[in-house]
Amino acid sequence: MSKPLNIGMIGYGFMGKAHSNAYRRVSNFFETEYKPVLKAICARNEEAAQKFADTWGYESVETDWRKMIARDDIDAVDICVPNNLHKEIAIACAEAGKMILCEKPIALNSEEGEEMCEAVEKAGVANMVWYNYRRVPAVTFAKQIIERGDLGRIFHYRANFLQDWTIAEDLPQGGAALWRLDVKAAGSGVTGDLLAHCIDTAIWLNGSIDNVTAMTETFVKERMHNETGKVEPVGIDDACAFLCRFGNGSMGLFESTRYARGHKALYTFEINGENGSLRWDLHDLNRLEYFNHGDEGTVRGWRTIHVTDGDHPYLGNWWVPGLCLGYEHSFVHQVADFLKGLETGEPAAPTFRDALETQRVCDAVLASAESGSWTDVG
Ligand code: 4PW
Repeated sequence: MSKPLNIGMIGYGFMGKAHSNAYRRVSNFFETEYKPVLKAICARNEEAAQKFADTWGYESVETDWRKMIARDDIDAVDICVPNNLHKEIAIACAEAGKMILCEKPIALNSEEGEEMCEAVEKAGVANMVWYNYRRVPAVTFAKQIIERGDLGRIFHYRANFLQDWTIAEDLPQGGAALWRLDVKAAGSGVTGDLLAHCIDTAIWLNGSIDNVTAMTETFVKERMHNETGKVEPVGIDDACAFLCRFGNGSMGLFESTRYARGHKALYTFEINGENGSLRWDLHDLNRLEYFNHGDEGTVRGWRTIHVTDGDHPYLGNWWVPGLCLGYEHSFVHQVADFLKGLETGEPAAPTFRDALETQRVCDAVLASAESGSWTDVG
């Protein structure tokens, strides 16, 4: 007998679509006791919210998030709004006894993140942050290979997240689609938006990060602000690079920018160990490249594993071997794991606490870029 899990979503942008799609698809492909029901969508613009509700099948529309979270027929709230609103909404949801699925990064900074963790832990409500790339099957499979110990001692971890969509100097900051450029709404630029994904995956695959040294750059110093209509200073980092030391003794090298002309969402990582290496690329997300030093010498080389077999993570739930999955499936997998967590009592990661660790690294990166010194992760 399945149990409904009534979802109330706040915000309806690009991520709102990705999450709604996941809620709608999950029960078609994964057997879980709880089944998401799209109960309410909440946004200030009623007409736009109604259009979203009609497109995605939400049963009702709210224009005040406080009203929505007070409703008895909402079990879980999905926070899909700019980062500066996460804390207030999440704490109110926890106090109202609602489960929370929050967009990344958890908050503007780790102080806010800590308050959010305390609130959900005090209330004892299920919570998760949408670091979806862990659930790309090839990335989850990399985790399994590393956990088996196949790579041996790890020496290096390197990751990039490269985009090019903010190069135009006349692109404004602030408002609906462009809040990511407004430091008041986003908290930071590529560090919180893109490197946070790389850091989440890195900590998951390679363990904690002890200290960092970073540099950031803001290439376009002023942009028109959509809300004030005035040209205002740009407070976000357009690009960021950092070195770090992991707790396991390995070295890390990370780079992210929105000024890498030609790259739209090139997320790559590589990990090098004593006995082997792995590398992955979001533009070819079904493949995992693996070098196994244990292979016989004459045939030793990088092999490409097409992660589409029924025995690979999540794949048995989808099509027949060889057929590919895409970006959107990572969100379906994340919902499936969240629902499984409710069933088993074993919370699905990353929880708010896990995401706070990523936030602490982001904070240390920004502090180091400011001071020019090596900085411990707090
Ligand atoms: O979370 C990230 C976004 O803010 C995404 O994973 C990619 O970069 C796509 O949009 C931005």
